[in-house]
Amino acid sequence: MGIIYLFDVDGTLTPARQPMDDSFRTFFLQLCGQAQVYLITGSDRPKLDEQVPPNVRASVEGIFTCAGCQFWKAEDLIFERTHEFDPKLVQALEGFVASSPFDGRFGNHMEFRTGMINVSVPGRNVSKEGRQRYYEWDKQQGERQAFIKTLNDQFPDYSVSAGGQISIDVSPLGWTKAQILKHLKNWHPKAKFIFFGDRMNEGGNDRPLALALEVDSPQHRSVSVDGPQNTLIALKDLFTPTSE
Ligand code: M1P
Repeated sequence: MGIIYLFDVDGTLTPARQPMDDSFRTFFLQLCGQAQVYLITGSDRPKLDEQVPPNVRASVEGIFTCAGCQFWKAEDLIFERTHEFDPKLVQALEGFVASSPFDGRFGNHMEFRTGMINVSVPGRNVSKEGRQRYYEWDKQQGERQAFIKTLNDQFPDYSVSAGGQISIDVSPLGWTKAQILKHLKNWHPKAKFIFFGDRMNEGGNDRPLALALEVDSPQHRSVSVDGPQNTLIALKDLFTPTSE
């Protein structure tokens, strides 16, 4: 039975919102040459393209963006799933950004993607330093976790999770990364899946897929990592490139 590798992107294959490192890319391309690999990101396609180089995008079996609402083969969009969001939910997200006591707003706070909304208090235009500052502040204050709980209580028809470092992803109930499992099982009914992600904690956007894999079969595995270096170490334990 074949092993199929699944990877989150931000915080797993690359630092958050940064491009893939060259040495990581070399190893990863060897993996893609010898095994089947899929990428699953909460981000949209333009952001993925900034972070993952074209030769990697061409070497993987497929790419799920927007938490699985879009599926791509290399540069071609194969299918997508769209949704019209409840205006009351949109209002609540706007209220969250407006009422946060965090002292920095940098623009582009609500990003409407295919089948999901990404909302962020500092905003997607924040600098790398500003991103780190909000991330540390939020870890102390628990702002995102508290708002995730409020939204989950008020809008039971939606799934809400902490995106990466600074944002929250909101999608219709069940339209999380877990939605990709039915496609993967259809295409590879006998495969053993190994999923790498950095947000498998409660409220993290890798958690639904990790749980779905656990429920589906004890043969699948989820590997929780805390950055690309950590992913590389875990991967080297599982996979040895064949010499040329
Ligand atoms: O791919 C992981 C997440 O990356 C970004 O999160 P943040 O900006 O909070 O670090 C967002 O694109 C988010 O939607 C995505 O899930």
